[in-house]
Amino acid sequence: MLTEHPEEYLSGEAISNYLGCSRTAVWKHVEELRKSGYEIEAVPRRGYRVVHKPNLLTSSEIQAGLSTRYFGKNVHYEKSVSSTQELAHRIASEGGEEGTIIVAEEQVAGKGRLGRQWYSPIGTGIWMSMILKPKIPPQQAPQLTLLTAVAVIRGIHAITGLNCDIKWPNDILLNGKKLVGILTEMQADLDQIQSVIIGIGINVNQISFPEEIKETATSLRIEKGKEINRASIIKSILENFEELYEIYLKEGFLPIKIMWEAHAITIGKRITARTMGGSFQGFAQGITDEGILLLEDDLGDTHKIYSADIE
Ligand code: BT5
Repeated sequence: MLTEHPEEYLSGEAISNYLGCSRTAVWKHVEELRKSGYEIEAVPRRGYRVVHKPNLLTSSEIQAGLSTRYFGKNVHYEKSVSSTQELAHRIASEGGEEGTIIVAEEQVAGKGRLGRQWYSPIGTGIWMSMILKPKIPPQQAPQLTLLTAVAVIRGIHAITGLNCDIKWPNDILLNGKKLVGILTEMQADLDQIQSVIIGIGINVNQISFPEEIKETATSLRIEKGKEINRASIIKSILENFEELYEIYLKEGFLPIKIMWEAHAITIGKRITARTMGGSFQGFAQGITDEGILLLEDDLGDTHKIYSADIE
């Protein structure tokens, strides 16, 4: 309530009436907010007003004004974790609901694909995992990576006006450099998914990167030239994600595929795909209805690529 009315004083009475709790409870919550870095002015007979918000991704920051039905209704917020993926797997297997998200200010062992590291410094990026429990066959799970890419691109565009590109399967690039990485993992039996954990890493306010990725990575701040509010980006991604996910569950992958193709830079180009089973060179023809890449090599043979690094 306080962040939605930044210019006004809200009386303790009005807040307690609205929330159906005592004025002492309101005061206790205000004290909690102060401890986590909010500066809240309290003026006798007028009420409370937020004068400074910390740049944090707490559940109250993410949920204020969030218009989803279930994505982000449960937020697990941590200052520091090894990886939000690990925590999400645990929460999912202990009954965590679909739409639960896990965010951290810092990951000390952030994960990429195939055991690679994801650089996740404190307070600057979005390091988030979402729990999904879709009733789809396990082999369709890669489609959710592509759906996520579209939701992230739309979310970033809504807040910053920036247009990003998708590099199949899991990278989002801005001006040719990696801005976002997506990691889709699942817990499944042979023919049934228990849960899908989608990890999204977004470089938001970093101004520099470690030597190894200095030439290849970028952040929203670098491209936009100003600091960006991380909670607004998360909200917009969750809203876009929920909308696309509902279309996907009702109508299948085709509508998502069409949206995805509009942002994909890999398709229609000559590429090299490095896979676990070797490297393939050729022409990227498109993706199948499952989300698998079709590559035509120089002999005219078509290969199905399930996962790869593309150059
Ligand atoms: C990815 O892997 O791009 C998936 C990254 C997923 C990260 C999220 S953050 C929240 C959730 N929790 C986790 O622990 N992970 C997920 P891959 O395609 O394998 O790319 C990894 C490669 O990207 C590394 O080997 C580096 O070269 C590069 N890289 C590492 N950190 C980066 C960063 N912050 N920005 C850009 N590139 C980075």
